Formats: sequence, C-alpha cells, structure tokens
Amino acid sequence: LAIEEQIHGALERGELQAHFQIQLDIRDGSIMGAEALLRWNNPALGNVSPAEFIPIAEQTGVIEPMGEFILTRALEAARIWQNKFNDNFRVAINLSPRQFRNPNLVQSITDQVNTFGMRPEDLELEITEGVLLSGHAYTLDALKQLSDAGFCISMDDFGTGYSSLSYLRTYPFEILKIDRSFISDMNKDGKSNELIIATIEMAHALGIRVIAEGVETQEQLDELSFMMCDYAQGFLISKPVPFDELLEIGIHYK
Ligand code: G
Ligand code: G
Ligand code: NA
Ligand code: MN
Repeated sequence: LAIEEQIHGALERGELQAHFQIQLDIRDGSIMGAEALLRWNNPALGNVSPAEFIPIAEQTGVIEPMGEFILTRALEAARIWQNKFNDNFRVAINLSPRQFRNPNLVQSITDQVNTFGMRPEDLELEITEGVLLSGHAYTLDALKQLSDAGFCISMDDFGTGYSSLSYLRTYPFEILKIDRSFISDMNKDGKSNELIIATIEMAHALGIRVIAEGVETQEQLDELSFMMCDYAQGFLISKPVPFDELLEIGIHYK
C-alpha cells in the first residue's frame, strides 16, 4: 500500500514536520506549554493524518527515528520559547508502545534533554492506554525511571478505553488529559459534565493536574474554569501550528 511504501525514507526526504498546539493555564490565562504533533506531507499522498501513519510507523519500526525527530524539534522549540518568553514553558511529546520496547528509551530521552541544556520538568511525556495495555514489566519500569528522573508523565485520552482508574493507581502520572469526546459532549447529554467534574475532583485528590482536550468554544472554557480544570487545549485557543507561527502567537499574546 501507498503509505507503507512512502513512509520509508519520509524522514530522510524531509517530509516530516513538527506542529505545536498551545496548552493554556486556565487559572491565569498564561501559556503553560505546547504539545508537539507530527505532520507528514508526501508529494504523492499529500498530507497524511498521523491517525493513519502512526500505526504503520509503529508496525514498521520507523516510529523510532520519528520519535527522536519530534523530541529534537520539541526540545529546540521549548528552549527558544523559554529564552524569548518565560522559563516555565513546557513541551509535550507522544510516546507510542513500540518506543517502550527500546531498552535505551530512558537513556536516549535523558541524553537529548541534557544536550539541549533543558531540565526534565520541561518535558511532558504523553502515554495512551495502548502503551499500558502492552503491559510489559519494562513499560512500568521505564515510566518509573522517567518519573523518578523528573519528567512529567501524562495519561492521554483519559476516559476512553478500559480500566483507566487502575492505571492511575499503578503508574506515576502527574497530568491527566480528558479525552475531547467528553468536552464536545458538554451540555449535550446530562452525563458528560458530571463525569468531567468527578474526573477533575478525583485527579486533584490524587495530586494530579488536568488538561481538557478539544476545547472549541468560550462556553466550554468558562465552564471548565468553573469546574477547576487546570489547563485547556483546543481549537478555541489554537490549532496545531508550525513553530514560527507558535512564536508569532507568543509575541502577540496579551
Ligand atoms: O494531530 P492529530 O490530532 O491529527 O493526531 C492524531 C493522532 O496522532 C493523535 O492520537 C496523536 O496523539 C498522534 N500523534 C501525533 N503526533 C505523534 C507523535 O509524534 N508520536 C505519536 N506516537 N503519536 C502522535
Ligand atoms: O490523541 P491526541 O489527543 O494526541 O490527539 C490530538 C489530536 O486532536 C490532534 O490531531 C489535533 O489536531 C486534534 N485536536 C486538537 N484540538 C482539537 C479541537 O479543539 N477539536 C478537534 N476536533 N480536534 C482537535
Ligand atoms: Na497526545
Ligand atoms: Mn489526547
């Protein structure tokens, strides 16, 4: 298939790019950080969604060099942002199951962060249930090592899938990201709002901070603020943009 053929060498041909989506601190309206997201533009295929190519990158193993690429772009971005604006800016990357099969994962992340002169707390590592379902002892081990080293581990797409609560008990999460399906259903059914409120309360009781994903309206943001949600990410604030556009937002912000 086309994606399978084209994905090999895509990185070397310079077809991959990092985009960044702002994460807003709801309490004071400041920019807390940004999530780095891979974008792939191929001459034959056009823009291919990560939802399509990440699973194939996983199967074929090219997620390894892609993961290093996005980490490098993310650290560069965070360093420039910190120098220009504020020292507390944090950058998030997504880690996929395959990357946890690499016994050098912890070392290679640590090395890159050191190379850029950044602190572990400048980097947030987003993990989906897929990582935890693969359930190997070395996954738990790697997450504990990363957490002990000071990296911020977050649980992505929270509320979807299975037994997320037991993951909160077992793994060292500092941040929980409420899946955007809950946010888009706010005020539509009677249940989403209650589930969001309960999730935020539970997280806070465990000392975990909360990011609401997929915030698209001011009404949603106002309500999330009322619910004591810590952070928001979504099209209302900004879509994912290239780094130069992110910097423009930083320059004109407030
Ligand atoms: O940006 P977008 O919503 O199209 O992303 C679709 C999916 O691809 C999301 O689940 C996102 O987490 C994932 N994704 C985007 N960039 C990366 C990446 O660098 N690594 C991994 N593992 N997943 C990514
Ligand atoms: O799985 P993950 O949560 O990492 O996926 C992030 C994806 O969500 C990205 O592909 C991004 O483009 C998309 N996204 C980000 N903000 C919004 C939003 O406000 N609405 C919708 N529909 N999608 C969003
Ligand atoms: Na994510
Ligand atoms: Mn998510």
